[in-house]
Amino acid sequence: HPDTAPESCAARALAALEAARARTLGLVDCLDEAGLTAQHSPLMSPLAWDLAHIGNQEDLWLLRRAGGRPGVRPDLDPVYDAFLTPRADRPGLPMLPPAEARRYVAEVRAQALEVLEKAPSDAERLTRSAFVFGMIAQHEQQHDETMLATHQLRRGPAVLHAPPPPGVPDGTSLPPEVLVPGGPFTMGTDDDPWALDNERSAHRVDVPAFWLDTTPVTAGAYAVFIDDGGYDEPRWWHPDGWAHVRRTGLRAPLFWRREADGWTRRRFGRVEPVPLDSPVLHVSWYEADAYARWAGRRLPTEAEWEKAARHDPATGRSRRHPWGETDPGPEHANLGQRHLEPAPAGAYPLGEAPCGARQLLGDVWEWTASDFAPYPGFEAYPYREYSEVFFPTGSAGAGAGGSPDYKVLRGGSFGTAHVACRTTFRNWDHPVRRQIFAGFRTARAADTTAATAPATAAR
Ligand code: AVJ
Ligand code: FE
Repeated sequence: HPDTAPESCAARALAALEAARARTLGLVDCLDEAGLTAQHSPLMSPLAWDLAHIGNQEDLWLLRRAGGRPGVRPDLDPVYDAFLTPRADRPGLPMLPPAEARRYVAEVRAQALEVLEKAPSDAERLTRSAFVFGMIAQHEQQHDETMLATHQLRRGPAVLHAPPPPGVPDGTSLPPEVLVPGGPFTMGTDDDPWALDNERSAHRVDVPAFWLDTTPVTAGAYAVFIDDGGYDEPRWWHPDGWAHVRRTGLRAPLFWRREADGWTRRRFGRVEPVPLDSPVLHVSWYEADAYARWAGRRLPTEAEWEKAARHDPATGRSRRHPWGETDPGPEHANLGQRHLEPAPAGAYPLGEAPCGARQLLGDVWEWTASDFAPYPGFEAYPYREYSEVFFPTGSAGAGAGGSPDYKVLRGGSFGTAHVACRTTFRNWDHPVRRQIFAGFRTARAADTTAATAPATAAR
């Protein structure tokens, strides 16, 4: 694979760092000082914290660890350590004011580029340092998506703008579900230059045949579940999900409001009718799980999702993306904050997977049935706090202090950068969380009969 040549790793890392920074600045330059220091939700950090945390990780990993330099502000490490202070308590930290945070991240970046220019000349060391540069670019993009979620939670007039996503091509008629044939496939990766520790190693997994929704479940289908009394029926819910519904009074996805003539939603400061043909967004794992049970189906496992997204039955190989090895372009998937919402279900015919499923990458993160756990032979790299501390205590390869309370999400959203999105990429969150850009699709074993609920129609 030519893209794994060391020089091109470094060039790609540089381009990725620059793209991430342009996006970061776009997310902060549209707000004033008060908008950057306020906490818009206890679930999120003030945006000024994310900004300087991005710089602090770069200070640590690129200047100090990769570059062997003293770093710009090692004294700030405790302020920007995500594990020392939970998000809800971050407003109380002695944070840099926004103007100083901007100067800090710019100074760190200037030095990081010097480190990259003087990168080691031998191929192996360069590849390793390019990995750390790529990891830091992905880290910044992950925080950019988090900051985008903070923008969505923020009250006040719209400050972000983007063109609408593409529609569904004329004449499209898709089956509601596609068959993924049974048999082994390669899950995870050994050689993807961007893969983070939890995506490794490649291993064979035997996945029995199953049916998968062709597209993510739409807002319209989800509204049928609501109108059918879905939130009033304990039998559809996981017991913990039902307790959560009772405690919090959930009635609909986050940001939805029922009006006399239908549903509206708030989206980045605008109120608009819920687009019924688009994937449902801002639902928790519990809601996804309940919908699936109501529809006579279930969430796909993580292995099922990955097989649908990358297994090519013609070659027996696993692809990097559903459509093949080419980097995601605007014709393949709704990624990178190019648009500020998911595209209608059935869009992106050129992004179709071999099994015929669409929109596996981009649009909405998809909740899976699986708990976040290590693959066989997992090794934390380069630091335990990226993945390992989130694995359940007692799982093979896991450290102490993990929580069993994380579900895996796959595929990325309209807010995920393409460098932080591939068919092996694993995201995770608590099953109650809804501020992330998450939806889902449903599945059923191949030897079951299709349910007749209206919800089984993917579109
Ligand atoms: C992989 C999205 C769950 O945001 O907590 C950012 C990414 N890790 N900084 C998170 C991350 C450290 C992580 N997720
Ligand atoms: Fe972080």
